[in-house]
Amino acid sequence: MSLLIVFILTAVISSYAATPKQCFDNTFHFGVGSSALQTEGAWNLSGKGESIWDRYSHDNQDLVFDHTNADVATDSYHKYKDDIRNIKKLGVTFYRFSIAWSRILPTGLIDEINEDGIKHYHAVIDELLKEGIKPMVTMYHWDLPQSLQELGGWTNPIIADYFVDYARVLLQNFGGKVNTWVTFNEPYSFCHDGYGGLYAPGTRSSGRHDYLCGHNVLRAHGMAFRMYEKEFSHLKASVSITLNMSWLEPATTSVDDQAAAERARQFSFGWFGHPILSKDGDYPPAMREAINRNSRIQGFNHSRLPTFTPEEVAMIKKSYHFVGLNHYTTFLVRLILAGICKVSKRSGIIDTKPSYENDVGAILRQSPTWPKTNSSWLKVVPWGFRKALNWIKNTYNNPRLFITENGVSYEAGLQDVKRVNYIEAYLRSVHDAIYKDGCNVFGYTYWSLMDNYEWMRGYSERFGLFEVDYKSSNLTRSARLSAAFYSTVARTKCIPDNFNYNFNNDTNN
Ligand code: PNW
Repeated sequence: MSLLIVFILTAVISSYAATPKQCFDNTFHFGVGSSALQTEGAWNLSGKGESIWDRYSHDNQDLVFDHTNADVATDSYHKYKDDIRNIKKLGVTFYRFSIAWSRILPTGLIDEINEDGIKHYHAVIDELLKEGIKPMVTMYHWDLPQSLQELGGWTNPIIADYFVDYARVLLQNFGGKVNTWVTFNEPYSFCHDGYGGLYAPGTRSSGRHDYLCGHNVLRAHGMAFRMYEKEFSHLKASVSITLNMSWLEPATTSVDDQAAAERARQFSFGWFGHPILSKDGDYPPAMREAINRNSRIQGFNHSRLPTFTPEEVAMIKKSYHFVGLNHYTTFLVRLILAGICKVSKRSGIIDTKPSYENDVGAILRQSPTWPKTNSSWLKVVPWGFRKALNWIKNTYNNPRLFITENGVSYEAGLQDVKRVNYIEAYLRSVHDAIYKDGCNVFGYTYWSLMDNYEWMRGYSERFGLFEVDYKSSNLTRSARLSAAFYSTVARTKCIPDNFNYNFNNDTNN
């Protein structure tokens, strides 16, 4: 008996001692991110044109949770030096931020270039470079110039040409200083939620306008990438696109739910991932089949999912140097019977309404046992990150991946132990994906540097490593405990086993 206890104890102790500290390669990059609309403010200053989010938040105050807008946001247009000082304090090697299209081209078109806008971003980039921080620039983080929306925005095919013109202006002006570019942030979000849901421009045409948007975004991305190759390859920059993927886990072991979960992955990440990353290119077959079939049943003469020409398929395929991935949470997926053939409870009539959700034929839920955060959609499920990374590895032949966003919202307060725990758990999951499973991940970006304008949730959801005091006249930023934690990770490239919760820095009280 006692021998058994000794044996068990030895096994436990040695397995503990044998657990190596989780460190990332020295070449692994750690950084922080933000976007223009969420932080800059100065919405109509120095020649900036109106964007769809300016218009939408001004006209639809009731739709924004706290009835706010991003007119001032964190005023980073003026306070960028303070922000960069904070980034420097973190000891990270890069900063991911976005350029506001309407600050560079107020009408969206290249006949009118706003020199103040160009000057502003030069100043930001120069300040970063002076501090030894590499800029990673997103060209489009949801803030379309309003005047292009008047033409139908992303549903009008001409927009792909306008985007390429804009991208060229950026490369001409900043290409010598910026060598990592992201064309689009999360087309799934701004197409599906913008044209099929509640985000700007608020078209609410799910299953129609969202597919048109996705189609033109894919064309615009491919065309911009080929334009870079043709005109700017001497810059030796990296050009990518950022796609989001929540992990979609089957709700049960049933064959139906397994199939529904895989279909839902193809409809979300695969919508953009398959055309760009897969061997064959074009939309995922599961998406093409479901939408063609449903469109036919609904009496359309054409599929609601547009078709690429063979030339477009070839142009879009492999249009990346690496893939940006945003990941936050996990959902459980269940089949909904026959998708579009839901019988309406009220009328008893078969509901054949065209919609993205009916095309997917699945419903998404989250487990009540998963820890909650301050965002209703965001539950803490670290193992989902590893599964998402492995799914991408297995589905697209292990592409080079850069995590462009991962983060969490909690209530205000500097002692954010919960955020520290989230980051630690998610980073361990990434570490396992790399070092146990062989996923090709080479960087991680915490979202966000500081609290900011969280779209429809206004200022009510805080994702920052730095807290912003919206009541103070100068929008004071203060480091949270998580800033100290993340700084330790970035500097040592290791996840600390016993993080010192008493760590204090100058702004943390
Ligand atoms: C991202 N989901 O959007 C955006 O890129 C950021 O601008 C935003 O601030 C951040 O996440 C936090 O919301 C997402 O439902 C929206 O899984 C929704 C999801 C993921 C990301």
